[in-house]
Amino acid sequence: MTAIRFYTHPVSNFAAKVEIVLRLKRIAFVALAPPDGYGSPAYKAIVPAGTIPAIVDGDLVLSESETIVEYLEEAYGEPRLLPGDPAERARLRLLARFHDTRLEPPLRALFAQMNPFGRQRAAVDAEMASFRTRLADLARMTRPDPWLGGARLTLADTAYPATLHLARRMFEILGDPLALPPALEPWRARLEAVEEVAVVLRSADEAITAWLRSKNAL
Ligand SMILES: N[C@@H](CCC(=O)N[C@@H](CS)C(=O)NCC(=O)O)C(=O)O
Repeated sequence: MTAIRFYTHPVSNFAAKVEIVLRLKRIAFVALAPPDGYGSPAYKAIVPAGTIPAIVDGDLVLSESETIVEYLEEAYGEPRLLPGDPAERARLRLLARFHDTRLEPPLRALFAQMNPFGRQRAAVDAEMASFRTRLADLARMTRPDPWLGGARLTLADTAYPATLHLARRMFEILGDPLALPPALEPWRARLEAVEEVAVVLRSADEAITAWLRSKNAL
């Protein structure tokens, strides 16, 4: 079987989610930068949506991180990252989608505010408050014990480490360091100690520093 082609960028938290799943499931992959950058005609000729992350697995071209990780879960073997019980799978999918649709958007809205020149303080404060509210919502939805969905690390966990890491770096620069709800902090630390997560976060951290420098934020 040939290695999956994985289109990625080291700052992308959505790409980090996919890379963590590839590594946890020991799936062979080759990481590639999108030709001419994401959204370019050259990249769209391969991945029509033009977004990062994407994979090419034989004839199959997939974008959208949730679609990709669910495909990897169904097409590849151990370790299983979703249980068999439909209600339990649904509960874990809810926690995974909560990341993409509720927690991540206010952080993404802050990307445009990282350059100190032209930063709009009211908008920054509103998005940071929204991110904190959504973390509190997550803490009400589940109590990690030890993982978000219970005894085993699952797809529900995999999007969060890169987003929480990126948020920590960004909030510090924006002058209001991020403290997680107490019920979530041990889970965050536990996730960062997983080798497959740590390796992805290490390369993300270097790329985040370069990105922040390019925005005159450091
Ligand atoms: N819903 C998408 C979001 C991915 C996303 O926003 N990727 C960014 C990079 S982090 C991107 O490709 N932006 C380019 C664009 O939107 O054209 C997913 O889960 O994969």
